[in-house]
Amino acid sequence: MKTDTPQPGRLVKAPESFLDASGVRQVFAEGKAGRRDFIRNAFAAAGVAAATPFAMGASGASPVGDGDSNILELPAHSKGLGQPVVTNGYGKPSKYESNVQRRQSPGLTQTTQASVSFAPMQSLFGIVTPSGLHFERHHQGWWDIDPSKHRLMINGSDDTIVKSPQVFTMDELMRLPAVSRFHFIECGANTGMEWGNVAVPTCQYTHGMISCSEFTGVPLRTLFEKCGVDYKRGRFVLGEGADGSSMTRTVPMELVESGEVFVAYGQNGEMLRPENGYPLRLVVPGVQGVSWIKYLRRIEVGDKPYGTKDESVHYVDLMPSGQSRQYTSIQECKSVVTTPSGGQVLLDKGFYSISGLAWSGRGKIKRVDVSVDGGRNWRTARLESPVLSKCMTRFSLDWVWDGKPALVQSRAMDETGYVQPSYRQLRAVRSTRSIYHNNAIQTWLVQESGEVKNVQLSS
Ligand SMILES: Nc1nc2c(c(=O)[nH]1)N[C@H]1C(S)=C(S)[C@@H](COP(=O)(O)O)O[C@H]1N2
Ligand SMILES: [Mo]
Repeated sequence: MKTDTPQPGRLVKAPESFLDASGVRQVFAEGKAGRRDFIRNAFAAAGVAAATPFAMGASGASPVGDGDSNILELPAHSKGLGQPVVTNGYGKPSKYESNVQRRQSPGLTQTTQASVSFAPMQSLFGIVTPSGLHFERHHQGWWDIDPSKHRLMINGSDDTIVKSPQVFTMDELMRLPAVSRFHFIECGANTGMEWGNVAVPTCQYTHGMISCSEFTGVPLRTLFEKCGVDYKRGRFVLGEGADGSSMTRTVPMELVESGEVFVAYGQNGEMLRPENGYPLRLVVPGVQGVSWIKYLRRIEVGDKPYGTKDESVHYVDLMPSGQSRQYTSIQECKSVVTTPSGGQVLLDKGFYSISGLAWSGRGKIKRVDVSVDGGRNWRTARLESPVLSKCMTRFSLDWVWDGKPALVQSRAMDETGYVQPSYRQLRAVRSTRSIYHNNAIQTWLVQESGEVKNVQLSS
């Protein structure tokens, strides 16, 4: 418990920079050996020098005191003339929010082109990820491609599967009837660093390889009808990107036939951002990020799974038997408490609204339970609307913190009845050496000092 009297209006930002430039260089140099321990140690060392933590507001409004100069003295903005319109033709966040950034995990990858940046989950409200904060995963760097030169080809693996193969320009695609839908995209490797043990300190790094947007585009089914796809023989679809990474994944035709899969050019009301695949990407709701091909230039329809490198060597799940499981594409039900979460500090005991996000690749979230005692007792959280299929759902729960150590967890259930597993349950099936598809219950330890830590329970 912090004994200082919290100052009204005090709002201190999250510890966002864990390493200075030389620290990052050292971490990269050592990265080749024993990656997991080494990331953990790097963060532990950096934590000592971490910047000031995010102080969550004290319990409610402060009492009227001797006079708050912020009220009594008129600030310049109440007396003068503000900035003119169109100072920024494209608006930017307040300068006071400059610490809200996507970030790289030190030492995780050897190059910055084949790498990942994490979305700042702890700083976001509601369910939509602002486009400029959407996580990034590139295998060969990102590009800003001239849409007037971009083409989408649809062809079959032989001449009979697709009767009239076609090439679409962006203008042609954008003339067709469009759908707009809210969906999450989660990299299969999200939370992958935590399989063996606690590795990273904040929710940004444990869970930030997920984002949620309103995507706009044309159902693939519409394009397939124009091309005369033979649905009897054409049971699998391959998407191909125009970047150098040769990212290709097989998508089963049922997902296309259901009308869910679409080629998207829009994201949150505007065109896709270059980092997220401008001018065209595949949207495959519920399926892991790797199948959402960016810079989408070609779709092939075939009669069997393609067995590409990204589905036979990478993106497979190593099982305890030593064998690997392929084509585990659906992102199972998962959730995380974003407030309070690792790196934050509770200033004082009293009221807090525990808040977080839940999602499932199989449909809607049905219920989220929250525990503050490490899973002994659970209370059902409020789901904030909208609750949409294969989309993030915001949940919250009122909590009065008594100032004693608390183990905060959330456990989500989806409309199929599937319940998010504990680490013990997940490891019983998957062991600890996987990378992908870790959807275990996350635990945050609120210490007496108010500081929040990432922990894992043995039970
Ligand atoms: N063309 C192309 N598409 C791609 C990738 C890529 O490197 N190149 N990465 C994939 C992976 S592994 C993920 S998780 C998502 C990430 O999408 P984002 O960068 O928009 O977050 O894109 C997928 N599509
Ligand atoms: Mo990914």
